[in-house]
Amino acid sequence: MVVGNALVSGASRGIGEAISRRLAEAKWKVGLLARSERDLARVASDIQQAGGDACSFPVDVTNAAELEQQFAAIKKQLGDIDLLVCNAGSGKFAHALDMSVQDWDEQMNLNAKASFVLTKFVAQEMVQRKRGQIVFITSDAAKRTFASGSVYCASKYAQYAFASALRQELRPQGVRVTVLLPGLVASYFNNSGPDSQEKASWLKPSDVADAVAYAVSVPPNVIVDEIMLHPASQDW
Ligand code: NJP
Repeated sequence: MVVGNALVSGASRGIGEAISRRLAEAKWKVGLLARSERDLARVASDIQQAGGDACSFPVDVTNAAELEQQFAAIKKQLGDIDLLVCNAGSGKFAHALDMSVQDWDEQMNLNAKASFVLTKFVAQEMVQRKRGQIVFITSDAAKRTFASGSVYCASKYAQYAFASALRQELRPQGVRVTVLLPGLVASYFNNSGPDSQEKASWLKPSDVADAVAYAVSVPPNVIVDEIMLHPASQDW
């Protein structure tokens, strides 16, 4: 039996793919969002072959108009959304003076603004039903700064601040907000691959997925506000 319907952004690879697979194992029906149609189809097909239920929706989550256009189809195929995971994100790292205005816009639009836009589409109905949960995959860079991280940190601080204020707004309405703050994760982040020597000791995407699975499995009287997790090898 399906425990609920979950919508996961950035589900075509890395952390979002692992979260989607983990939720499907826990009997969530999963709606997968990302731009790459082919990668989404691969993830959906793997989930279905493993006995789960998944449908994919190719969309650029920074394009609010495109998202709005797709939303009726998403709801029709997925049903009422009980869980939203705002995971899609990217990072580009250089000193601030070497970053362009376009770099700023791209990271702020994806890492911060898309979380707001997705929340607006999904949370209204959660409030009406007086239940639901929204999980934000932010970063430990939402709580620390470092050289070459000015724009990325700014976007993750913004996403974190949005999520934390949202928790206070939605808690009285029966909707839970959880923030995950991972350190280094061996994914495809920053145009890399997961299998380099350097990444061998990093968190695996499945480690983050396990934390999400815990946060969404607690009884209704509990809210997991935040989980920060790091690889044992990372000094932060
Ligand atoms: O990155 P990656 P992660 N519209 O590159 C999708 C945070 N984090 O899994 O659109 C829709 O493997 C993209 O799909 P596609 C990080 O900030 C990471 O590591 O087809 N989707 C893919 O599915 C981010 O918030 C680390 O290209 C879009 C996914 O996003 C989250 O973890 C550390 C999109 C990115 O997969 C997941 O990142 C940390 C768009 N416009 C926080 N643009 C880390 N890896 O070390 C991209 O502290 N996507």
